Amino acid sequence: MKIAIVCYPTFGGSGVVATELGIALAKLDHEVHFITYKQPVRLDLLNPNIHFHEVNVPTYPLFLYQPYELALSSKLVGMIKKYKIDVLHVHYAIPHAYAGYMAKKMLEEEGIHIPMVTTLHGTDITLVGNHPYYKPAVTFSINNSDIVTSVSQNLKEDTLRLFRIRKEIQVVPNFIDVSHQKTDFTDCQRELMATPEERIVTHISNFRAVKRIQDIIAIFDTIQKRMPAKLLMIGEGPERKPAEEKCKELGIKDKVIFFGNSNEVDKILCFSDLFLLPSERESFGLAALEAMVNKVPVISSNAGGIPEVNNHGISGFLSEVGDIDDMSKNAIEILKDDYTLEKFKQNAYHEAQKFDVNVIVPKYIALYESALAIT
Ligand code: GMT
Repeated sequence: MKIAIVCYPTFGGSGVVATELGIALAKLDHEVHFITYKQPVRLDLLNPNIHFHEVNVPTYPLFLYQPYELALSSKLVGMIKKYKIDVLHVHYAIPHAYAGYMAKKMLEEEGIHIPMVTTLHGTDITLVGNHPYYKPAVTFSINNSDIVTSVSQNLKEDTLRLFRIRKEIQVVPNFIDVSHQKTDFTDCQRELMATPEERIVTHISNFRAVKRIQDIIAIFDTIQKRMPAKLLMIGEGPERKPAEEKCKELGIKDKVIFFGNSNEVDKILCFSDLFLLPSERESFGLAALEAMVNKVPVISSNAGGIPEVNNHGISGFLSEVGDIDDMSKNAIEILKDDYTLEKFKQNAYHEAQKFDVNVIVPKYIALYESALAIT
């Protein structure tokens, strides 16, 4: 099959999932064309089945806002015709499903039928898409997609609650390539980060308010009062600076390392003992799954789709959003001795297998096949 994928090329979860999906499809001998404004951060162009087409938006002084959707839909028309694409898969409804629909209509005028699969990722529904300024366009684009998927059951329910959706929504959870995940680094270099007796606690995100970064600092503060520990903070975003200030104020600056964005997530998780994800909202929590496959148990909130990923009492623990005391208590429970930690580590890895690429990607392929059957 020839598949065009539209996504955000950034470190955000939706872009990561779209990229990993494209890579998995290419390995299965499908021809994959990424169409976006920059090469996706995790995309390796060495596979001959993977192609990247950049969307350029020429600036024009009359425009206060440059029309990306227009440029994207025009680029889609060109690429779908040129490469005889079979299926268009857009990740994140805004504005990708909208631009995809326009491309579909333009191609229809030329007698070309292109089925469109739209995958909803979370904030496109619960945060941004739900805003009255966007809602009619988002509703329209979802209802006019040929197939709609959501990354968790919880996101499906949120979508049906918040929008008037006529289309059936299929749940296709996010996935991870378990076999590709390196859990046996010989160069793990834990000693660069911490002393042997220190526990390593990690958080990875885009540091937006929804991630409740201050809760992470508070939980870690309690942990480090009970045992020697380090906190590794990976990612960039508006909440990073206030978090750094808080660490200074608490006198734990030397125990917390802020890395910024990193392409070495696996290596960092390799020497981590615990992952914190106390988010206000989370449609799935891909970062938690990435931690689990690297044998890192998860302390998280029970928001959104997280309970579909983090199995309470098995791969970690769930608490109410903002219940820092419960999260701290649970974190200490996991970290208290090597035996308990090892048990949770093995369980986390075991739970992650449910989301292996070989289990999930065939579900997308089956949906592409049914989309192709729609005329
Ligand atoms: O919140 C993020 O980390 C970024 C955001 C995105 O749009 O890329 O992530 C959303 O999609 C991910 C992939 O499906 C999910 O794992 C995240 O839970 C979801 N974020 C939220 O719902 C807040």
